[in-house]
Amino acid sequence: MATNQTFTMIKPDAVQDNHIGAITQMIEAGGFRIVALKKTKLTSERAGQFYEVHKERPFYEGLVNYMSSGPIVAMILEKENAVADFRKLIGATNPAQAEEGTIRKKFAKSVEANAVHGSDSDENAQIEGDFFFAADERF
Ligand code: DAT
Ligand code: MG
Repeated sequence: MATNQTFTMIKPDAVQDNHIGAITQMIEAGGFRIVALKKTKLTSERAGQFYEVHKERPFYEGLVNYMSSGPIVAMILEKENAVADFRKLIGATNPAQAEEGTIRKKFAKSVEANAVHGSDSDENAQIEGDFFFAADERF
């Protein structure tokens, strides 16, 4: 499998609770290389754009409010089979269903405040990485 990239965010609760170090530690220990990293805060407009694919879902408004409620940490990660392996490392969307040893099992508080985002396809990884990072911010 070729080396490729995925995109992640550490979500507002996990940043607020001082878990940036522990989560990036799990990411690096999982074999991912951090290609780009920044702490930033989404306006509700930008959060709405990022999650536009969910805009018809009942949880969309709450999700947009939550994701713009405090700073997040955005990262591009590189590894063989990055998208699928990262989804494995973060665990199920609902932390009640996340396996032991996953980031969400350890840090998620609820389905909404579930600690981290992970891209669901190579195409979306590219779109999401481009949403946050310019070419000279990736190494
Ligand atoms: P994932 O983040 O695992 O890819 P998703 O793309 O289906 O999950 O949904 C995006 C985010 O929306 C998810 O991380 C948390 C929130 N969310 C999803 N389903 C939800 C629900 N039933 N209630 C509240 N928030 C939800
Ligand atoms: Mg998703």
